Amino acid sequence: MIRLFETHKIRKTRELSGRLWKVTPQEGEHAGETFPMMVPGCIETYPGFGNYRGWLAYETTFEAKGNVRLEFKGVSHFAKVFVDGEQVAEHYGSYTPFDVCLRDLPPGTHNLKVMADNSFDDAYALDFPNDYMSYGGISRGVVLEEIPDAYLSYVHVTPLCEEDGVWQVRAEVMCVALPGSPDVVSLRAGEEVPAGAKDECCGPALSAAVRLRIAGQEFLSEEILLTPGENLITFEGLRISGVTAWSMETPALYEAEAVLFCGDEPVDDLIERVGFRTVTVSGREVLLNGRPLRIKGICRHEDHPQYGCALPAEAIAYDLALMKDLGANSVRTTHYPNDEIFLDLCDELGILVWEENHARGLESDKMEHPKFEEQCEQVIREMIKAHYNHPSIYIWGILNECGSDTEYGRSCYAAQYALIRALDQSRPCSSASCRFERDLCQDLPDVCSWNMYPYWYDERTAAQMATDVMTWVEEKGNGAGKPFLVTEVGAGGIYGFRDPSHDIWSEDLQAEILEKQLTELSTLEGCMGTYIWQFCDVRVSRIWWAMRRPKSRNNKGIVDEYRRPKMVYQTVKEIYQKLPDYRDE
Ligand code: ADA
Repeated sequence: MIRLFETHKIRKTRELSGRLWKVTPQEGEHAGETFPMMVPGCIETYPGFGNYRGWLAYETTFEAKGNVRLEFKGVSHFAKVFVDGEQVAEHYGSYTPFDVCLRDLPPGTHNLKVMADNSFDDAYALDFPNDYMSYGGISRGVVLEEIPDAYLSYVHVTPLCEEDGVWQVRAEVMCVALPGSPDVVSLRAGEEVPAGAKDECCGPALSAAVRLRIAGQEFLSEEILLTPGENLITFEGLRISGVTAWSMETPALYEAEAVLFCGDEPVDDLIERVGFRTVTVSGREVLLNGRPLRIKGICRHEDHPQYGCALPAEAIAYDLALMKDLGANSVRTTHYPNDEIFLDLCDELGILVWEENHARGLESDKMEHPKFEEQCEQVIREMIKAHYNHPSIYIWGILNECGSDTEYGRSCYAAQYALIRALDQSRPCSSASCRFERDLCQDLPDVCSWNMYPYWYDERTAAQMATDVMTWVEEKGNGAGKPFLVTEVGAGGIYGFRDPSHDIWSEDLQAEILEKQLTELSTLEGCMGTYIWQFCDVRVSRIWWAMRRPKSRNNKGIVDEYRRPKMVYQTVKEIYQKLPDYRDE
């Protein structure tokens, strides 16, 4: 399964995942042997490959002819794609999609090979042994699409504001004309080609128009002459009426369907799902449709003993059902962009999402890696392009607990916030910091967000610790007057270890600590909410400090790795269920 709704009625698509591929490990005792393995999937979940690091060759075949687009929703960490023996693409980044378009494939059966590398290679700035497992393989879906010479690559719909039942909306549709298409005119910079002109080498120019239908209301673009590559079509000042606003309590979703016409002929389409809502920042509050949010959140890694990070839709839905049961209203996708199936479900369930780029705990020296900025920015671009329309995403996050305490680090934070704001002005952005009295970046985000572990890593009470941080941010940290959010609190507890003395790692102590953290923070003036670290216990990489991680797991989950609730589950449920979703209630 790729998405929870139909994304095309005209374009022919089919999934190449949801089936066995032939996988040949390139390293270790089974190097050169071929195994049937499910895609999507993670190599580490196969018997005998629990600690595999290195290259894997994935192979399958497909029948096609003409222009074909292949989209990979996630391959860890680095992928090289070959079609019929020829390399056609490469991509770094486990958690964002990439695609490749192939022109004029001859009819017949084609071989698709993906070389995937999950090693901690020096060239991969964002992947290193960490406090979570970075799994390997084709871990998200793969799609094959038959496309014409020009196709729609994205539709971004922005609900701007609502007045008297009418929403002002802006939309952007990206139309890509394949380079080398016989019908696409070649333009040189600054050159104007009149409609109907013939390009000397390519034949008649392709003129096209887009019909956009949002929530059943139709808008038509002007005719444009396509140039090879990207052609942006913008719809300004759209007015849409008769829709219900998207909110946590009423997660109303509508179709946004773009159809590309060449002359009278519809040649391609792209269907997205949108929700009508606004997210704004006012003083110390983040407002959803004008109402101040109270975040009752949980951080979640994509991790499961059976599936690795490649959780099937049913397992993702189960996680979200547990969060709903707890009374949580928000999830933080620590520490990378998540599968679109997860985001589709959050849209449908009315769960707010903090989605963040892929970077956990890089000190300034690691940020000086020559590829760090480029690779972070690529994740941001791909994340926002792919996830722009999800109404559940209310904030973009970057650089969890990275080097925000040096001038060099600050320059990276500033550049990444600037990039996000250039790509999306409709949501605030933030970053989870832990650099108390050292952070140099609190003037940059829209929301000041802090991770803290009172009663666990710190001896202060939660009220004291949060007050100390807030006072410092306000008076010395340059973050005065902004909303303040606690992006991590938590404590470790090992499932099944009950202990009347509440010793360390007992479920009892974990429940006791969470109760104090959440109760104290929920009544703290000026704090707009909390995210619990974390939803489930997760596997961690082999690294020296995993010595502090019994069972090689980060055991701060409120359910264990198999989703069995610990004592703390009930504690959190009692607190979260009683707290309203908005701070004006
Ligand atoms: C940090 C970090 C998390 C996790 C946590 C912990 O706050 O953001 O990824 O490592 O600490 O368990 O110590």
